[in-house]
Amino acid sequence: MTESRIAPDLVATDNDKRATALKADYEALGATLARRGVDIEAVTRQVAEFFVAVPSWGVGTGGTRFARFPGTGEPRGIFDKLDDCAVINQLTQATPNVSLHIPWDKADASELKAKGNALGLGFDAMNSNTFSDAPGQAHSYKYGSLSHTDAATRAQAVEHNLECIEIGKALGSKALTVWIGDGSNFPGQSHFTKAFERYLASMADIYKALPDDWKLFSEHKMYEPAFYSTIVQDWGTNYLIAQTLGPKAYCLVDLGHHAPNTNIEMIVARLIQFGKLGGFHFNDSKYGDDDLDAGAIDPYRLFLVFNELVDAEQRGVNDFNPAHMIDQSHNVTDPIESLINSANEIRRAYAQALLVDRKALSGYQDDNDALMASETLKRAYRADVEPILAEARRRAGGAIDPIAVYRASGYRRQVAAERPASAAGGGGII
Ligand SMILES: [Mn+2]
Repeated sequence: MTESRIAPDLVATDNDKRATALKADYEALGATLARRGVDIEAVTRQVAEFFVAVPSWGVGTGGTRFARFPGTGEPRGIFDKLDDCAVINQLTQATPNVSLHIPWDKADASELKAKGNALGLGFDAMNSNTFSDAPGQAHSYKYGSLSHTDAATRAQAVEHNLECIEIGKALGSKALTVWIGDGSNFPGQSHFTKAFERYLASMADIYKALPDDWKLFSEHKMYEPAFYSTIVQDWGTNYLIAQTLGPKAYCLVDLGHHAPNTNIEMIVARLIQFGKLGGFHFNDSKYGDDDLDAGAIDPYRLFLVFNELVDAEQRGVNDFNPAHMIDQSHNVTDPIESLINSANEIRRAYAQALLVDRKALSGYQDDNDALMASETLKRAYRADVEPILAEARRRAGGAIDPIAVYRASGYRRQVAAERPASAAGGGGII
């Protein structure tokens, strides 16, 4: 029996209040969609089976390089974080897995697994950290990690990734995500080719230790913390890495890790075409790696990404199974609320993409009818699919209005009393 962080009665009572209106809205939407030849039940089922992993670091308040303003009742460590993740999943029924970050979440693996089991949570991709120094480590990552000029520093960084794999094996994880901050701040500081060769050699050592049923995700990022050059700066380099390492290596696309206005959906299409799309870190961005809530700035872009994913799914692309993870930093909101909303927005984009009339779109593309092709996408995007999302949650035992139930539950007040304020929290921006 899964432990509930929020009283199930509270969810049921709130759902009862909203059930009549939802039923009416769902039926009305069902009728509208039926006229377009779409079976609402099929869409609702697909949405209900769509999950996105929550990042453990996302439930703590994030911060910027200027300051961090902690909220009340912040998780003191990974076990508190798992409690918060369980709240998100209980109310959304969309986030049954948590992505851990080592060493921030380092703990006894059997205790972690037991806690996850008790809360009904599993573990998604493991994330290594060689972009900051852990207390007491022998070699600093100030000038890089997997691509460092010093062999002992590189070996230490490789060793850390191997440890992440070992922890992940004990937890039932099936993937390792590697993002490094390596790069340079000045022209001439780093030899591009030699640094990339060192990186590839280190990654090959990690790749060798990967179990057969695991995937290795490399994550590209254009800049920051290195401001002149980054080792894995874009999807092209990322693709070269995945291609060089082998069939278990894939590219991870963090939506915020591109220049403003980059056509991310096209990158997604390319990676799908060549079998190297590993998965996503969902978030939104206005200027850089802002780590804002998914869909907060440009929900149409999120939809266009999902348009490519659904297209691939419906074309039956071979071995198409990208990982869906959130990677956000919450500075001014309650992180639980932001993650609830984000999971909802990601499902919304998926649901809207499922409504695209692909046969018509294909026809307009063949006829070079640009206007109608664009309108075909817009038509799906404009649909208010909230009744589908709410109904999927309700049927799975979640909340019709998860934010309202969360606020009514007093969870934050309750944990604030149990968790004394601490400077820790492991908020991070990656
Ligand atoms: Mn990321």
